[in-house]
Amino acid sequence: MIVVKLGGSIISDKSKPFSFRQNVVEGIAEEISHFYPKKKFLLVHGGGSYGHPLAKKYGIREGFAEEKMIGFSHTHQAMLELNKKIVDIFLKKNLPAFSVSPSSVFVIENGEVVEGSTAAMEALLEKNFIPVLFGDVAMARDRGMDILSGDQIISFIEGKLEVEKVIFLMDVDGIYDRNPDEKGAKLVEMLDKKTSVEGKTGKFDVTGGIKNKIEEAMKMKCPVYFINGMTRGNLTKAIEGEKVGTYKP
Ligand code: IP8
Repeated sequence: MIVVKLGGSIISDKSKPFSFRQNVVEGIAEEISHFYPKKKFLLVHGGGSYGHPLAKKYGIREGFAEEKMIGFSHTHQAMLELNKKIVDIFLKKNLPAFSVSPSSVFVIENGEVVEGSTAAMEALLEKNFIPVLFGDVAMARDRGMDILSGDQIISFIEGKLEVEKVIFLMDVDGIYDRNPDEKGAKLVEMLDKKTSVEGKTGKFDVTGGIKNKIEEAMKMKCPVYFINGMTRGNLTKAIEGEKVGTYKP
């Protein structure tokens, strides 16, 4: 099974609350349609301009408080709205995407999944559905409530299920040795334990941005790709195992 992370910065314009890039998601669905059902897919999308502004507004990462309960639900509902837009695009292409709410199946601690069942996902995959999960709010053992990043979901799934590769779709060409906006920033083609990267933590992200992604990728046993998801054809290359973006063997 191939896990694809649709980064929040490609499916939405993070500078505009509740913006959605329909054409980008249509392009991704189109590329996946050329491999399905020969290959199985599980998708995870980020919070983008739906989840992050609300998570910040309601202070979800700071933990449970009675007055935050409505905000907790609102943040989840915003993610369901974004998830519906994505699933609908796949269904229109006749790809059997199926929404799975992470907050209904996972309990977390310190931002990581510590309890949860993958049984439904495995059964869906077995029948060739395409489960679509997303960064979500979650009940947390330590803080009562918290945010569960899509990147942590992927680590958990990679540790439990048979994953061929993980492909992170981002709005830059891969991982850079420093902030890609800085002059002289170089793309890191191969990521290994020795690679030092100054992980940029976007001000916008409540879940740690690129630094979190790299740390999670390093924990995974399977190959990981970091590629530009706005460039058509990149996803196809990564699925076929061609050289593109940043690769972690
Ligand atoms: O964008 C965050 O998920 P991520 C989800 O995958 C929310 O880190 C609700 C902010």
